[in-house]
Amino acid sequence: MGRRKKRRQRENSTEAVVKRQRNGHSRQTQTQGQKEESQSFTTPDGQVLPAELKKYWRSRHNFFWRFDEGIQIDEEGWYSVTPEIIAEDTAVRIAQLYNDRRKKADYGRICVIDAFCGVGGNTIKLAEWCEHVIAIEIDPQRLEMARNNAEVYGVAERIEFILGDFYQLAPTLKADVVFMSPPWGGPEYTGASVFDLDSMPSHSAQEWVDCARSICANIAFFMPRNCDPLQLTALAPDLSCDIELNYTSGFFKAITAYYGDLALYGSSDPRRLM
Ligand code: MGP
Ligand code: SAH
Repeated sequence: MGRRKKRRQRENSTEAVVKRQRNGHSRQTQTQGQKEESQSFTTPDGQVLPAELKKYWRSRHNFFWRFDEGIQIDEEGWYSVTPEIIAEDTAVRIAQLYNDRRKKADYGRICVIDAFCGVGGNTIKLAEWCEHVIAIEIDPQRLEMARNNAEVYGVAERIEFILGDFYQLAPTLKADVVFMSPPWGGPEYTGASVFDLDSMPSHSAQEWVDCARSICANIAFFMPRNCDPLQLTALAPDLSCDIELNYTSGFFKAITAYYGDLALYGSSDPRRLM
């Protein structure tokens, strides 16, 4: 008997059909309602989310430890928000820019642009550590979520929220530091062994870095963990660059490239403004 015929016989045997039905895998018996249910899940507060976001929802307190106090996150927000511990490390490092250790009063007295604020994961931490944050977001609903979330953390008054396209707004902005965490093209970014810096939606990594440089030379660029560090360094070959690998609970999550004077400072300073 041919292999294919044998397999068809096995698949159609009563035992196999019963097993498939017991596991809920029988196509004929699955109703439309059941199908929709397996493609989505409902959170305890009634939000219906696609099933593939469940792993992010389970980590909700790693994204915002105050999640239960009214934090709002939409679909793109769930898979893009920076884990709080990483956002805090980045903010601490940025706050140390121009920190003269003899003049403690200058600590964090800088203006930082969060060019892609999303639901505010980085914006909130930057506002906890730095005097003034300009948060830019192209999506109006997500900008409002970021504002709400900053209020939950009590830092909204230090943040100027701007609805718009960072690429177009850049020539009108002034700041000491630009932090960028642009969209990488969805969670599928891990599909390639090395992330292609030209593959991001709307603008390449080089265009974003050049855009940020039109404001200042101190840039922090939050990028996929499968980026080639040498390629990130080459985006600003005339500036100092330090590549930081970002981990949470032992898992490698992303890479932050620091350019300019930011490349010269390490993180971990215990002082913060909030
Ligand atoms: P991930 O790979 O989707 O999650 O993103 P995880 O938990 O590592 O999944 P795993 O199953 O591969 O292990 C890792 C982190 O990268 C997320 O927590 C976000 O902080 C960040 N991130 C992911 N995406 C798709 C984006 C994005 O498009 N833009 C930005 N700025 N950050 C992203
Ligand atoms: N760091 C954020 C996540 C950023 S995800 C956090 O921790 O919450 C990237 C965000 O950039 C998305 O919300 C997307 O809407 C926004 N965005 C995309 N293109 C933009 C542009 N040209 N200007 C400003 N924001 C943009």
